This record gives sequence, structure tokens and C-alpha cells, in this order.
Amino acid sequence: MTSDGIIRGLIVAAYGRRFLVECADGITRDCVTRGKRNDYACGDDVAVAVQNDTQGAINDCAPRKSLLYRSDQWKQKLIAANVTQVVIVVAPVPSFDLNVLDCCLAAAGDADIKVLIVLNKAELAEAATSEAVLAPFAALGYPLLKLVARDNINPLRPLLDGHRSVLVGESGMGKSTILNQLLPGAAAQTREVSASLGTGKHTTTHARLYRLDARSELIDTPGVQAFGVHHLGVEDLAGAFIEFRPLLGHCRFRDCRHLAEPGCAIAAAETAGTISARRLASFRRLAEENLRLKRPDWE
Ligand SMILES: Nc1nc2c(ncn2[C@@H]2O[C@H](COP(=O)(O)OP(=O)(O)OP(=O)(O)O)[C@@H](O)[C@H]2O)c(=O)[nH]1
Ligand SMILES: [Mg+2]
Ligand SMILES: [Zn+2]
Repeated sequence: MTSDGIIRGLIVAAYGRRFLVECADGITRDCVTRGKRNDYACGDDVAVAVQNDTQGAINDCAPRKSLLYRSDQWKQKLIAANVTQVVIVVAPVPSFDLNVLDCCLAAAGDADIKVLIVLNKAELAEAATSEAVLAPFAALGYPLLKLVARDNINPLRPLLDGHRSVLVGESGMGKSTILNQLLPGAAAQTREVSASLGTGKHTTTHARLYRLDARSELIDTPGVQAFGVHHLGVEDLAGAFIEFRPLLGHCRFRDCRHLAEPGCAIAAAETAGTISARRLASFRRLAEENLRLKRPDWE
């Protein structure tokens, strides 16, 4: 700690405007933010003005190596900072939405973070259908792991080694189950927190970082119903759909938005069958929504 009572720390939980910070003196403090800034996320390296052994105030944040976030028309929702891998968890039951998957992939791609797709509950009969639906994503080069988190978590372990990973996905896919299987001690903590919030549910309500071992960390996050990528303009979005990347710059018009322009290389690839019609439609839906809701430049 410096003489003015400032200490470094890592945000291990984010509850709206309150944060739990694991400080360099080994004490985890409940922190508020000081000053105007309050846009911190789980995984941020911060400077804390120590108040006592349980409380402090965050007054600065180190530059981020990465930031995963989602956004709607009005605001951004920070998910996790300084992660090196996004683990997108899907499961056959309850069913998952491919558009949400596209959005998670786009957000991770735009933030330049490696992705792993986990198909959990793979023992269920319905998993065969999910596998078929996911095959095109594996063909694009996204690593895909089939898992039965409830019974055997071991296949996932080596893929998390050396990473700070964040679990994202819709509710009920098994994110917290994965965490609990990897780190049996976390189960009590998860239950404790949700019981203390009085919800009586075991679903996750806030992001929380856990240390798996000396090299690896895992952040569990609440399930999402939609993963907005409103922060991605049309150009960013096209670059975040990985199979579009090699074609960018090959359209007739330099400012092609790949919607209905003549001479569009991406549309041509779809016609030729090298880009899937579903992915192009998904891109166009997001691009059109972004253009429709775009704020005027003077705002
Ligand atoms: N059949 C089966 N069920 C599983 C498996 N893994 C998890 N589940 C069940 O799926 C349900 C949801 O699991 P959670 O881990 O709470 O899901 P979550 O993704 O954390 O959900 P949120 O916190 O709401 O986002 C629980 O009833 C788990 O027991 C699995 O491998 N097979
Ligand atoms: Mg959960
Ligand atoms: Zn185009």
C-alpha cells in the first residue's frame, strides 16, 4: 500500500455499482466507485483507496487488454475485462437461439478474444439436433466441445488452462454447473450469494471471477436472453463475422454494407454457397437494426 492508502486490486465481482475487489494485501473489500467513472467490470485491475479492512473506493483502472460487452440502443453492459477466452455455453434443453450465438461470436470477434463453443448436456437425445445445427460453426473454425458437465468436466479442463475465461450464454445452459464441477468450493459461494439476495434461486445474478489454479481463472456470468451488439457499426459487424473477413474490400462499392448493393462479394459468396444464407440473414438483421436505430451524428 502506498502512504496515501492506495492499493492495487482485481475486481472479482460486479454488482451494479458495487464491486468486490481482491486487494494486493490479500483482503477482499466491498468497494464503491469514486468520481464520475463507474464503468468497471469483473476482471479489471483497479486502484483502491482503502477505507478499512472491509471497504474501499475504486479510483482508477489499468488499461484493459480486452473488454467483452453487450449493448442495446441505450446503454452498454460490461461483461468482463482482460479475458483471453470467451466460452459460449449452449445446450439442447432449454433450446438455444442461434441469433444469440451469432451475437456472442461477433462481440468476441470484435474484441479480438478467442472463442470456445461448449455444447453442454450432450447426453440428452435432443443433443444430436443441436450438434447438427452447430456443425457449420465448427466448419468456420470455432472450436466446439461436447460436454456433460453434470457427469464429467475433465474434457474442458485442458481448454481452460492458462486462460482467463468467461462463461456466457442463455440461462439454464449449465454455466454455473461447469464452474461448480471445476471448483466444488464455489458451489457454496454461489448458493450463499443467491440466498443472501433472497431470490431463492440458484441462477446467477452477477459476474464473479474464480481462480481455478495458479494459471487459470474463470468468470461466471448471468444468463442473457439477448446479446445486443448495438455497439458494432455495419463495418465492425462485417469484420466480426469471421467468414466475411477474406471478402471484405472485394465488393464493387468501397462502402458496401452488404445489404442489397449490386456487386456485393458477400452476397455472391452466399449465392455460390460458400457463405451460409442463415449467417448472411443474421448479419443483415443486425446491420439493419443498427442503421435504423443509429443516432444522428450531431447527438
Ligand atoms: N442433463 C443435464 N443437465 C445439466 C447438465 N449440466 C447442467 N445441467 C442442469 O441444467 C440446469 C441449469 O444449470 P445452471 O448451471 O444453473 O445454468 P446457468 O447457465 O448457470 O443458468 P443462469 O445462471 O440462469 O444463466 C440445472 O438444473 C443443471 O443441473 C448436464 O450435463 N446434463
Ligand atoms: Mg448460472
Ligand atoms: Zn458487399
